[in-house]
Amino acid sequence: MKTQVAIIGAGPSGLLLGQLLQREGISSVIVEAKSAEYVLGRIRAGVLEQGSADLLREAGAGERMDREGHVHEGFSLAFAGRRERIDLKALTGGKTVMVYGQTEVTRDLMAAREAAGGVTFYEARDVKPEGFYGDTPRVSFLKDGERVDIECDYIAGCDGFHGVCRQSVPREAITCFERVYPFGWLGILSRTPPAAPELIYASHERGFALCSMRSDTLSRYYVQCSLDDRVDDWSDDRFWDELRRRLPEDVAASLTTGPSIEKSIAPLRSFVAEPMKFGRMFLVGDAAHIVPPTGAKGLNLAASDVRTLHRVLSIRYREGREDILEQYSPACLRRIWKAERFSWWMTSLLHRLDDDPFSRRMQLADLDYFTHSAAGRTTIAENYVGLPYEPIA
Ligand code: FAS
Ligand code: PHB
Repeated sequence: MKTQVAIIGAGPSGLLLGQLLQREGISSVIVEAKSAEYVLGRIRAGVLEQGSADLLREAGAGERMDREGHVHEGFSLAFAGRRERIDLKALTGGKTVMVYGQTEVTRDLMAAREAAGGVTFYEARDVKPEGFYGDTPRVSFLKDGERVDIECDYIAGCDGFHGVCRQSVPREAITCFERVYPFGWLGILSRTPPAAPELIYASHERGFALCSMRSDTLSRYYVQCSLDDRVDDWSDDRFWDELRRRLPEDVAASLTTGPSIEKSIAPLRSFVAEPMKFGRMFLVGDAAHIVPPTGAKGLNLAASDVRTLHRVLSIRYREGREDILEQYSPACLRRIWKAERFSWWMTSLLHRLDDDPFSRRMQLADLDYFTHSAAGRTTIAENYVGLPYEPIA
């Protein structure tokens, strides 16, 4: 089998890349280790930067998002009995974010790829990216016990943090940077109305909490938890009690609780692999970087990598320029590191880090300063809506 771009991974990165390439007439085949149902079952991100929403529209997969998604013009920070709204629209000259779950983004991209007749192999086994330092890269895998080989021009490693692509790079060719946080997020999904019309990020002496949503009838909540915690340690009642204790009193008093329909614990980590291009293989999205979800950047960073890769591949095929491909890694990394900074900063600002009273006073002073000064609010707002994309020329 031959294609121009072999994509490993059918998460948001792989599916979005496949769609953008297809609209340029650039062929791709996607190879995914899990079933489509399994991929859709992972509950993850909920907030799309304006740039990510625009990319979905460009990919021809934004129609349901525009119909069912919710445009949010601000969010709140709650601390020390206060609730401070960050007015994204006013502080960024009109930019907003779209609240629309990653599951729905993935569903829409899967449907768009199927409608376009895109080839996707699900439940592929023993997937191997090979020959990417030469001129004839290929991806081989087992499907229903048969070995399949895809000859291609380029390989897009969209296979997430635990994927095979980054692991296939010689150790001496890659540098990894990592910070693992000493706590996790316990998240639940409940068929209840959201606690508030916009997201609330709460910094409390007991720990961090986040009130988010997927729709007017589906809410998503998180509380900071110990890395020693197991989901079974947290009954629904224990979760709701702890969430209430960390929220502003008025929000806690009006909280609608209900049975959890999904409950999971996510570890928090900052991670970046440099560079992101190895011969004819590109690392994309979580395959190359991870952020703690406090800044709502994970999915959005993946989308911006995809945008950059789509742009350079489009120029390469349209103009025959191989040199343009060398821009991919530096352009992505400049934006990635700024999003890593914001995500690390929001995590350090809002979570219970230790029992040191001085640390807590520094956090409260930071929160007080950044929510009181116009410069501080603008800093938060312009990072949250997404910094400008890197130009590709
Ligand atoms: P993904 O991990 O989504 O997709 C990679 C795909 O590759 C998967 O389908 C996997 O099955 C497949 N794959 C793996 N190995 C393979 C192999 N060897 N062969 C073939 N296929 C292979 N981001 C936010 O913005 N907000 C959040 O709240 C948030 N919460 C998260 C919670 C969790 C538990 C996790 C893990 C991530 C969370 N993220 C969040 C980040 C998340 O949304 C990612 O940024 C996003 O999924 C990135 O998309 P991909 O790069 O496509 O990687
Ligand atoms: C979510 O809705 O899952 C969500 C929203 C904002 C974040 C993290 C997660 O920062």
